[in-house]
Amino acid sequence: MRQTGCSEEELFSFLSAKRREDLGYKHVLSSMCTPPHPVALRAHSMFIETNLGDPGLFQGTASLEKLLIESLGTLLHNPDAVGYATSGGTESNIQALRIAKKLKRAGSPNVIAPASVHFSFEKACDILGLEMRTAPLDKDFRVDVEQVESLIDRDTVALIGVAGTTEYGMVDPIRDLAEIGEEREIFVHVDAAFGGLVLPFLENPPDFDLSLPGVSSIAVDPHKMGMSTMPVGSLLLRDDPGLLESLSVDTPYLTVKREYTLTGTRPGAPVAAALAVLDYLGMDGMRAVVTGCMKNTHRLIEGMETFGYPRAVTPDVNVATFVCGDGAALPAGWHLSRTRQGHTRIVCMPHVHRDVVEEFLRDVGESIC
Ligand code: 0PR
Repeated sequence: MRQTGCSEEELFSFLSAKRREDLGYKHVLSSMCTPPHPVALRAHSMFIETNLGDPGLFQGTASLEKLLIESLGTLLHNPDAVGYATSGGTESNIQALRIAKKLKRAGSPNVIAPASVHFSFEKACDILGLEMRTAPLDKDFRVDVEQVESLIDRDTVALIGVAGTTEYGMVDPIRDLAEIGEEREIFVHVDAAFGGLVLPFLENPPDFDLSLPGVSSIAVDPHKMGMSTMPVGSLLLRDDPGLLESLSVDTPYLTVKREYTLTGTRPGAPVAAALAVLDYLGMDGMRAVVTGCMKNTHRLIEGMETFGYPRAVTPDVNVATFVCGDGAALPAGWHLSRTRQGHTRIVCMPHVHRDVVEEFLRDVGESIC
């Protein structure tokens, strides 16, 4: 740290220079984040100094968190769901597995996850001392339910399903997983961090949420397709307050006496922003955004196929993957990603407008010639 501070002008010219080193979103086709909706930015700045870690001091903000959970619970077919606003999918997944572990006494507890599961579960299992058993996928990159069943034993504390996989945008057969969970009394957690704010706005979505009685918990991230500011995710649990309470610790010197969240200090700003976007857009507005993203995904797939790059799979949500091969001449200047199986992957987030897709396809065409 400097002995004497610098001028504001010097400071901000340094910060601006650093900010210019970041990539603008326009050519980023690999991210599950997107620039926040203008109402999210406005709400975020109103609530910038709020801390949900001490909700008695910020009762208005805390009531917005309740409204957010109520809104997401209703969207996911359980208006009485309990939950809270997390820092994102990683925290939601850790907390869900913490609950599952507490609910069932097991000698050496294990969880069963699809091979497609996000790496946050690796962190969760490491922290919680859980064995992660990985079930293989079928040809469409969805978990093979028979394989899941064959991995279950009396120490299985949770089954995990993904609704909108990070790499291929697929929804696992959640109904089947939920039925197995119900029958064998195993906690079922659905990671809908990405798909949770896409699937409810599709024409005929697969079953994936709390409408299925066997689903115990679900993670949904407003800072992905919810166009909120970062960081905000959510963990929703079937309407049994005891589930969250099982994580509580005493907080003697706060305005509340117990706390079940993983983090202590929690920003209220992105929570207000998340609710602002959902309230401002409503079902119709969200449907319009999601419909646009899905149309762009399909246009991208069709365009890439005309250049001889076939889709790896037809996705359930707005993630497109292609068989491009190592020698493929993909255009420079675009930020793409690759799946573990070597497929080229593009996420059609709200900032990937139709003209961006067309510009990318033009560049692909030119790089082939
Ligand atoms: N579950 C799923 C299905 C996810 O896709 C992700 C993140 C998580 C959980 C974890 O969420 P948090 O990162 O909010 O804790 N998926 C992307 C990934 O890790 C996130 C991402 C975002 C990646 C922006 C790149 C990027 O530029 O791949």
